[in-house]
Amino acid sequence: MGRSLSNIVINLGIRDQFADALSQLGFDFEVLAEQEGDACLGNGGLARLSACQMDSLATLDYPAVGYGLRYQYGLFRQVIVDGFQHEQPDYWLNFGNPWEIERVHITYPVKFYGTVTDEFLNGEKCKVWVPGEMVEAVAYDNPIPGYGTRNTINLRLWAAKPSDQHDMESFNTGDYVDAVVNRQRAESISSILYPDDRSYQGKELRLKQQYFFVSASVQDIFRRFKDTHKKFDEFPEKVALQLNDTHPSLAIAEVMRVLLDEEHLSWHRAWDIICKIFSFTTHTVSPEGLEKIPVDLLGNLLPRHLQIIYDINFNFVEELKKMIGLDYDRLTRMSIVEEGAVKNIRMANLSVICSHTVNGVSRLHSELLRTKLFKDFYDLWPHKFQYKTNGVTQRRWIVVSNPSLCALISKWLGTESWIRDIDLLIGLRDYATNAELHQEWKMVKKVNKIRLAEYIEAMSGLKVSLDAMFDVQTKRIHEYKRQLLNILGIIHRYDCIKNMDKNDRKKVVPRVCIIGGKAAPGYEIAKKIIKLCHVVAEKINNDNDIGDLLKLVFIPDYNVSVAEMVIPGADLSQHLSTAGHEASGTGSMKFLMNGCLLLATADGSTIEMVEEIGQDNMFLFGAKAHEVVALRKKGPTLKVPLQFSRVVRMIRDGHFGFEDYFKSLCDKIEGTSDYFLLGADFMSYLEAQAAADKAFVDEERWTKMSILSSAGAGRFSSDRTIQEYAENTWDIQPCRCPF
Ligand code: NTF
Repeated sequence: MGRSLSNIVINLGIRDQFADALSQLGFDFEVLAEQEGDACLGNGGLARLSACQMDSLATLDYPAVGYGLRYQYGLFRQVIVDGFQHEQPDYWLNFGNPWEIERVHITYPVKFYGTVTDEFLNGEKCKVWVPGEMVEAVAYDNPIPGYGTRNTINLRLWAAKPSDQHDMESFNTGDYVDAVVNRQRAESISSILYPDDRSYQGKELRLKQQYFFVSASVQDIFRRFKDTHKKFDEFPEKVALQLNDTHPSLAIAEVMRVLLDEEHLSWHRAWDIICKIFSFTTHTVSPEGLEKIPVDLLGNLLPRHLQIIYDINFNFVEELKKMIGLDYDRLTRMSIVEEGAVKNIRMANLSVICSHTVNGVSRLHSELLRTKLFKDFYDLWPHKFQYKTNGVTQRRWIVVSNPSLCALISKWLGTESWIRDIDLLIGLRDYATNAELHQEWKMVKKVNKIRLAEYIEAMSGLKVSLDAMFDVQTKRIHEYKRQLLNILGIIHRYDCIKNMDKNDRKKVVPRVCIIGGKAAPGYEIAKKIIKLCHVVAEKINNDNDIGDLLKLVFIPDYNVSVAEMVIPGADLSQHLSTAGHEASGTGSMKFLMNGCLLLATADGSTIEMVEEIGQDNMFLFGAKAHEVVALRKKGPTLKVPLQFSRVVRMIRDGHFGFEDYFKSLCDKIEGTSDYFLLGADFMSYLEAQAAADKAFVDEERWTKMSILSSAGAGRFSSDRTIQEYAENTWDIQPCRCPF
């Protein structure tokens, strides 16, 4: 979520009154706002997308509730020591969280472990789950006010507390100290956010977190429904559950369990409800990214849920056989249960089978889902598959983070309505060549560059030139996002400048290259990329021969509030994922809104950006998604350019030191192991960089491209995404607050 103060007073429409009131008390609004810490309750794009969507749901008056966990430790703080990433705990609740409301009376018991027995109720056989452990989930509400509406929605986060009901027994056995320690263990369920955004290690605590979150939320949903409704036939009319990736997909088994075992509906009626209420969005492209839960783990922690999942699977496979015959390969692929040395539950298959709609997060992603990841399912149920290209909220990513640009846009459009109605941004196109707007536009960029330059100096002592192109790549560090391609490009640029004579140097476009992002603590290669960035920076920044022509900065601890400062100050931003690997990408949308030019591959939502702003206004490069497979097949016969071999050799030869440490990194990108095709895309990348340089020296052209970038960003507002979900997936209407 990042910080809340500015966002909240802006959405409530009281920013100026609030700032006035503060100044009467002797405080400056800006200074005060800076004091707030970030709520870092997620890893990267997936979580921040939800944050943007909550803002849009509230603004568009949709009746929605967001559920999540109230982690005591958010995503780790990244500290750099000698160029290496170190992780420090983010104990963000130390000074309290003024935005949350603890609902001491909204608590639910959550059960784990135990056994399932058969019992008879009114002559009917039913299953009874006798749990082995019980904890309490306490609700903490975080109000999300919409902009230009009185509608405020709720983000309800659950915290785990020991359960008195269940625990008192153990105090009677005599071991008082052990009993107290056991109680404390309960709290650990919501204590920490797993910092790895896409590997699932089958850890018990992680599964406990997922079920804790799901069980409390499902109980809350049933309680609210039953407050006003008697008959479960109305349930699908009143409730839509959106599974944001597979992390909450245990909810399917949980709703089924409640309907069967607690509400005593027949399997048939319960299943009918399931199929009407769930929809699923996946946020990944790689099969390895799909969550699997070892059967042993699930059966031990949630014995009844495993039975239910087996039953769902049995029915599904029986139906499937009727439809496709005894095609065992396909049946095996589509089964929820994966057989093998370790038997697993495939959470994605469960989600696809039980949802009425399966969404991808960009057009390309959806195509990959239909033709690769979920092909078998698409062939069976083509009508289930949709896509909703991601979006971000302009309230946070322009209004809060770039007030000068916000004022400028409103002035030229003659209205502030674009803050609610983003399509109006297109009106800026009419002034794309207006000299007066150009002057003001450049001024705004300059103000933001000054702010960023001051931050860089305060953080690293490095002074950077405001005349240089600020070139930014900030996002989680991953091999597929190819921060390494960026660093190799920087080494190439450095090498070229070193070998130039005085005259040629005069033609070089000065650059400040900025890289930022966290690596998962156990992701060795990603951590090496961070170190490489630091050693290369050390060399370049201290080379007097280079001066202001090239600087490289690593911005530590990239998070929402750092992004709010970095993005408005960027001239160029880089989105380098190997085509076919970034499901959507949302960082690029924030840069685009802020009039920053994109240098990018044709991947994820970038493809749709080209359609909105035109290829001439971006710097596209690299292999297309459909070419990637063929390129990989070429493997050893693929010729890599000399320039590429040369820069890798510089690292290998110790030009930047630490050659032994970087050996494995170099091995990964040379020869057949260059899975992400850095070598294959290198020349095309350098050409795109050269094109960016050329455009930058032509100030008028650059400013026009910048204006056209913002003007074309409308499609990438989360307001549009949410509108599409409301209409095509949830079938809901706005409920405007009447007073
Ligand atoms: C991310 N997925 C994708 O990698 C991004 O391309 C996308 O923009 C966001 O989701 C939001 O849809 C994940 O973070 C995860 F965890 F699913 F891998």
